[in-house]
Amino acid sequence: MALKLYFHPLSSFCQKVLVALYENDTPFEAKLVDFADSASRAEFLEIWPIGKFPVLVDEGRDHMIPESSIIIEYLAQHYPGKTKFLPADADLARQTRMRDRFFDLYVAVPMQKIVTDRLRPAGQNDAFGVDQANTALLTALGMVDEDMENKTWAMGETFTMADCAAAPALAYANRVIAFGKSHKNAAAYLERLSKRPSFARALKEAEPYSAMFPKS
Ligand SMILES: N[C@@H](CCC(=O)N[C@@H](CS)C(=O)NCC(=O)O)C(=O)O
Repeated sequence: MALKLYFHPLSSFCQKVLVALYENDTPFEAKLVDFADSASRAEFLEIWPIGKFPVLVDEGRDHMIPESSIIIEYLAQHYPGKTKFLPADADLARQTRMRDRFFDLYVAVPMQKIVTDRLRPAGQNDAFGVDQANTALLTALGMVDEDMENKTWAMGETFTMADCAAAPALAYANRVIAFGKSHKNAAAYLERLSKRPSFARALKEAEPYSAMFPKS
């Protein structure tokens, strides 16, 4: 198969790309990376020494594409389907990219900081950093709540790359800071995202690994 996705079903950034692939029924070979397995880890680091997934390998076009947003732009360009991910209008495309960045950098990243701190060895936690991440996440959630007051998707009525980013970021953020009561518009948006078949499928496929998610 031409496309190979190196990923883990539980990873937020990998789910973002899975949503994009499932939106357009894009065929790909799933290459599950297990960081606990030295051979799997070594194979992945050979491809992308930075060691962060997802990474897409397009053997047909001889391209290796890291970074979730870049992967989705690549899919939109070379494997287009019914969901476009980026509007044709340049201004709207820029606004879509901005929202994609927002969900990655200001929702997913602080959420990741809070969750991964739970995996640190005893005595090596970063309470100050976690506190900062909590504040940053709450600020971002407040902005999402305001922004989503009158919209179905992040860019209005059309599902885009920004929604691919929002879905896992908000779903995990909700497990870190339950915002159902405090941020009703953001919560309703998350509900819509969770019912979207592409994200519902990614969530279902992550279920067998849910015990790996560190509890607080
Ligand atoms: N900016 C990257 C972030 C990717 C990322 O942080 N991936 C996490 C999983 S959600 C990862 O690979 N973590 C493993 C590690 O850092 O060792 C993207 O958008 O793809």
